[in-house]
Amino acid sequence: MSATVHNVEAQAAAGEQELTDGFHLVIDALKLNGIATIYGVPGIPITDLGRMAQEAGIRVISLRHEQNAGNAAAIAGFLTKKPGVCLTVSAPGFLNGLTALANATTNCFPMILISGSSEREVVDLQQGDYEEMDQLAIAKPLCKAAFRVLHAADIGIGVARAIRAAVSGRPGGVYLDLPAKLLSQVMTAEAGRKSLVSVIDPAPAQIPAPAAVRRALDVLKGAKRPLIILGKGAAYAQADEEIRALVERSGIPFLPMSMAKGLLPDTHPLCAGAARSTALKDSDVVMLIGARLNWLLSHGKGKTWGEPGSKRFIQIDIEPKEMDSNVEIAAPVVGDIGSCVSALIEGMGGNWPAPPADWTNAVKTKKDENIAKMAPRLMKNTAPMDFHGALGALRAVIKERPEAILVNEGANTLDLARGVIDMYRPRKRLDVGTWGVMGIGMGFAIAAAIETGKPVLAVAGDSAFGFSGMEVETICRYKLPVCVVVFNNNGIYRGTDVNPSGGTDPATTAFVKDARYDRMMEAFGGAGAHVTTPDELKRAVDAAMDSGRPTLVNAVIDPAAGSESGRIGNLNPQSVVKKKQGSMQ
Ligand code: ADP
Ligand code: TZD
Ligand code: MG
Repeated sequence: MSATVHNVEAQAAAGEQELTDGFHLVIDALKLNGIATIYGVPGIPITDLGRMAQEAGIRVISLRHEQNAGNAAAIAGFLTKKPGVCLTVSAPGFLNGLTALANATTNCFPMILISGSSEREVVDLQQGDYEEMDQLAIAKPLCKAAFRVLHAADIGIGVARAIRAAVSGRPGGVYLDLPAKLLSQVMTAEAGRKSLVSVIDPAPAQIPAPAAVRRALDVLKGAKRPLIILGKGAAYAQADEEIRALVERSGIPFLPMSMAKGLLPDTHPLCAGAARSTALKDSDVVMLIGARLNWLLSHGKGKTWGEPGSKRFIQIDIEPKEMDSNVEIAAPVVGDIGSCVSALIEGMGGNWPAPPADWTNAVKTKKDENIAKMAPRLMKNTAPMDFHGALGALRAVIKERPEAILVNEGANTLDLARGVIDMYRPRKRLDVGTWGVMGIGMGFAIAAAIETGKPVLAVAGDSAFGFSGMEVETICRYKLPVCVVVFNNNGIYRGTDVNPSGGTDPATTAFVKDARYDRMMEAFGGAGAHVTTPDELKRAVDAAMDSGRPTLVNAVIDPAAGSESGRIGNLNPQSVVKKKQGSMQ
């Protein structure tokens, strides 16, 4: 024990000083900065931290696995623009949370993973402590910033740095390492209070340079076939009115990326969602707002984008390094989306010319054509259901409840739902994001319900659901208004594959046939439903959404209906040998 602590305790024993400790300082620092909810899994050395946080009025949500707790925290960050906090134990708990932290960083969601860790002295000499691991070193390459606090007096600064790092500039994941010993370090309460830091203006506005705004407007003015692409950065920015004004004042068709759906309604006259291929291929100037030219946009080149050299890009992003990451950006506008879009609107003035009518009409014609083509497929009321029939029912559920939040994961279940289910309000569609990661479903659903109080519809493939399925217990325990629909096609992509060796093991992509996922929810006191037609599906989901009762609907989908890897089968590498011998598919 250090001399200072000794003195402090001696003074306290003499009744002179009120004391605090690391536990309380962490909680006070979080509360001071408006952190109202923590997602986590208890255990050594943070069990008491969770208990005390709950006692202190923070909502502490205990999940069944740290990856799900981490995903919950990450999406809480996306929904609220405040860092979502995930609390875990050391080594294995930390590692379980790390996938979510890395995923949050990849998706630009602000999140703080706080993990307890073991004795530094023992860890650094690799002497084999309980759950020993050099967590800080492991977290570093996987997140935006990583900090360790060794002295109770530095907890205030540590928490402040973590918060600011998570939300300022491009948001991302931050790791905060709290060694067990720190939590029981003692200080006088007064010194403790003084050591706390209130983070002033954690995500300062970043105003774009006027010249960059003018350049962007010049490029836009010269466009014959302009297109706006809205990404999840635009949804995150909560500049909803400004973005709507930009689109409507410019009259430019817009294309929402998956999680930007609903920023303006998918039914908006300028939405080009149903004419995606035409819009990407034939546009001449593309303005990206909070969207990266990564694989989801074919890196801004190739067949998707039409003739080489046919595009000029304007990019609005808070991260300067994002510019030119894949192709030349003719007009980079670096700043926060609210400030950038406002500056563009101001620069447009009162009489901005509408884009040429032949372009907007071409987009509209294509879109109407595609919508008409899809319509009959969405009304097929057969058993077993195919994806479109089932999704037609869920599309109606969301249309009737535009405030509900849709969580979506799977392959076919994801790709087809994205196209079929229209969204009407900002930040209502949460999905697998930039990595296409399975397992976000239940964590996202839980946090969406907790953070917004709105009903949640989680639509997951049977494989996707399995990655976080145990959290149905958490959903029941906290009585959350979550309706999970499992699209059960007996497997990954399809349920019809057979073992190519002729052996008795099932195919690698096939699951137990006709499983009853609904009974998992029933096991914990929630409602289960087993449906085979779109009409039954609609009735079951309506009932769940209206009652707010935790529900799992097992929706039987034709096991032969899906395609390999949904819409991204082209990303699968092909074996030359396999091809020579005749395809396995
Ligand atoms: P999507 O997957 O929807 O295309 P991405 O995740 O690829 O979207 O892109 C989001 C982009 O938004 C990131 O480049 C990020 O830097 C940017 N971004 C996030 N928040 C803001 C903000 N407030 N202002 C400006 N850019 C932002
Ligand atoms: N593991 C993780 C963490 N993320 C992944 N994306 C995958 C594995 C690979 N994968 C996909 O990309 S989709 C998918 C896996 C396993 C599941 C698809 O099956 P599903 O959906 O039942 O969820 P459909 O409707 O049957 O296509
Ligand atoms: Mg499946």
